[in-house]
Amino acid sequence: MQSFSRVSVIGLGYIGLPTAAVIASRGVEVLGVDVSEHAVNTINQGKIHIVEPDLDMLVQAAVTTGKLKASLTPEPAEAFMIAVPTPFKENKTPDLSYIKAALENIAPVIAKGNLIVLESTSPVGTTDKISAWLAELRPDLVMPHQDPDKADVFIAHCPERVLPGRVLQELVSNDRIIGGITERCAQKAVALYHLFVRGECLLTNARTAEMAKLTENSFRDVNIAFANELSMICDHLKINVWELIKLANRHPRVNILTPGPGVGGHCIAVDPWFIVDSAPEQAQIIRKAREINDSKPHYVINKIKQAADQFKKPVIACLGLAFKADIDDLRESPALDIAMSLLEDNIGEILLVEPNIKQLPKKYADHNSRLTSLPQALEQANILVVLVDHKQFKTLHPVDVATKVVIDTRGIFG
Ligand code: SAJ
Repeated sequence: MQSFSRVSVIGLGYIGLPTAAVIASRGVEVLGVDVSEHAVNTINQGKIHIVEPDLDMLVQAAVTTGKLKASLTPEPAEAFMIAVPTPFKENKTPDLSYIKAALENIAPVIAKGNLIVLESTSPVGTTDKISAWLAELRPDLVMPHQDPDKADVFIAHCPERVLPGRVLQELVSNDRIIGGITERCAQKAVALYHLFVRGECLLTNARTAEMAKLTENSFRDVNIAFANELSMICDHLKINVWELIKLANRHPRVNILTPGPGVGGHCIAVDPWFIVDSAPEQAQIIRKAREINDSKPHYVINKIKQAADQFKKPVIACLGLAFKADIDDLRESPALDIAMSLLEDNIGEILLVEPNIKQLPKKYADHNSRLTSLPQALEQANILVVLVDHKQFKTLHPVDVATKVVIDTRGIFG
């Protein structure tokens, strides 16, 4: 079986850094490349610039043993794994500029026999584009789309599937979908993933692998939209949605997800748009689900405003700012957007409770708002809005909040 002694990971973020560290922990020399000097310097000191359980120890060990190094400049390697962001542009069309820039960066050091794997979640056809772009950048090499049997390099897509907060476990235990431009490309990539994946590696073509990842996140988005729509229907019909879902889920073939204040994170709220962009006529439910989930924060804001109207001096405690439970990640968080909208509209005193962070992002601090502890918020607020189901909040008993107006977007009080 093909083995790899030197691997390069391009993009040292939430996916690239854990991947680089896990491969290094298997004794393979790994060069991580990033455009951020801060990230590179931090990693080379054996520290991390992102938050993920146990990643600090793994990176420290990998750097100390000399197996992991970070750099701003690419160097030759046997395999290159691209794990850079794929956001969407203002009009919700995919922005592939980070992938293209990563490829342009590594193109000069790519050699015959190298494997290039795209890990970034990407619209269908992106891996083919990589092959075409590289053909232009390196006309001296034969690409797999030009001659499947005589290609000089191997190109595949293996979408990341790890859940933030469980990245190190899932990197190893999850099954992986590996789509090659050709069968040989896929086989070569399987050898790379066998270095650290204990789950099964499932082979397909690149387009199916791209669509599989988008499908997984759209499936979740559509199901969350169903739960969010139910929560709004139940408000209208004066039915407790949490009780309803618990009851309906006792059916052996029903498994309704949990309503919330909206869908956050940088994947589920983005990836479905890539499908909509590729097949706008056909992607009806997927588009509608995105619209429903995007509308949920506004619905919650209106509910809070209606509650505030009942008080002369509304004091509103927002419980939780992160995009989901028990993490400190505030990026693309509906809870944070709701809090900002309350601050901007000046509808009362706003207390922000987020036990997982020590400091508010600057623009919130600028609004004269401050982080408040849970006990303080319970003492001062007349309206409590549960925005994230952090474990600290789940210990609250209905008696603790009996004197308040409670808007529970996560169902912690059932
Ligand atoms: N959410 C709900 N109700 C639910 C489940 C989630 O409102 O029942 C909300 C969360 O609060 C959060 C958002 O959805 O705001 C997304 O959270 P998540 O836990 O569903 O997913 P992510 O974004 O942390 O990670 C997802 C995962 N994809 C799937 O579960 C299909 C992960 O496996 C992917 O690797 C990741 O996206 C990614 O990087 O694409």
